[in-house]
Amino acid sequence: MGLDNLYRVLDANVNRASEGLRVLEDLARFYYNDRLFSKRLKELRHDVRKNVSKLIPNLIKSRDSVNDVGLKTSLELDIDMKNSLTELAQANFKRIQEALRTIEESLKVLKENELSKLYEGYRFEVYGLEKEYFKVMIDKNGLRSKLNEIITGLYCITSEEHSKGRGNIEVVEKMIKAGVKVIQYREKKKSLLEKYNECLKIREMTLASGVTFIVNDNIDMAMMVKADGVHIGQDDLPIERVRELVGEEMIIGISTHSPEQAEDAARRGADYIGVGPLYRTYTKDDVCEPVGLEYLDYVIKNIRIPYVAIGGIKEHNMGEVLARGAGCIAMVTEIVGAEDIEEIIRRVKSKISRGV
Ligand code: 3NM
Repeated sequence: MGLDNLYRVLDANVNRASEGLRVLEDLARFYYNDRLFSKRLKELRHDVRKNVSKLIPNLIKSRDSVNDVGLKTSLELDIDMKNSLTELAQANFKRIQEALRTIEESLKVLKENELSKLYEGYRFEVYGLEKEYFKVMIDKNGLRSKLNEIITGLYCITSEEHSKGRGNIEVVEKMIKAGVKVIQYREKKKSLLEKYNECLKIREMTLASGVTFIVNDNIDMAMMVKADGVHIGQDDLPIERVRELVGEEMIIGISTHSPEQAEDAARRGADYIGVGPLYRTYTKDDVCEPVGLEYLDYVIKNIRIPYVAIGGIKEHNMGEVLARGAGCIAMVTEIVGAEDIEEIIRRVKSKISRGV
């Protein structure tokens, strides 16, 4: 027996890898509605096929599936039965990795060393995709489905300097009284100790009222007061490292200002993103130019994790944001700077629930 039969091995494994990729691609596309992930799987599937194309004449010659000694065994055994989507995805990732490994080794024997390296690279890409897949797609402890309920409606953020002389605690008290369900503590002007003491108090208040409490910037503080989440910016520590610190149970939100940043955040395990600034805002010192409503459209259409529309949103322009389909709106000055905080919250909440 010469090396010819190795082409049969290659042929079978290119098919195996492609089929596995196709199963995952279809799950991503039709089940999870994740266009980006499905696009990446599709590209990989094409690459896996395309790059052995120069060997194709040999492949076709060697195809002999009718006489495949494995077929009968496979049809008779039920070890392939899948009981859940997780198992189905896991099995297909393994299948792709094994097939790529076989391709890689066969190519070495065929002295196609460069090609073999390429397939080794694909295998490592699949390990990475597998990790992401289970993080983003499969909701192991229900946190992600809960997030869709948490990141919804009006998202309120503190800012004492815009609060007309009222303190953060007083403002938060009013927010809670008016029925806000998620509050972020954002305070740039105070000492760590002052912030810590305020966060401790707000944690108490939000726990008592069932409100989700998110701390801006200070990951250590979020952990110390046992907040529900932490919100970071593009220049803060990498999401993966923050996740290592805070664990799976704590929500991580990140501000994003472009489609690339939104995709990056979703891929790297953020739980939700801020989408803005949609309009000009003077509340944030280092804020960029307004990104425009088209960016919101992009996120609504393409990004699977929850998002919060933010930046310059007021009672008079919120209708435009809602009309684009946003389900969660963050406001800072419009709320904390209002004469009657509770009154404006009630009006804004009612507009959000009516979608106008
Ligand atoms: N983040 P206001 S804009 C805190 O685009 C914050 O990421 C933004 O304040 C972002 O509602 C912003 O008063 C400030 O315009 C929003």
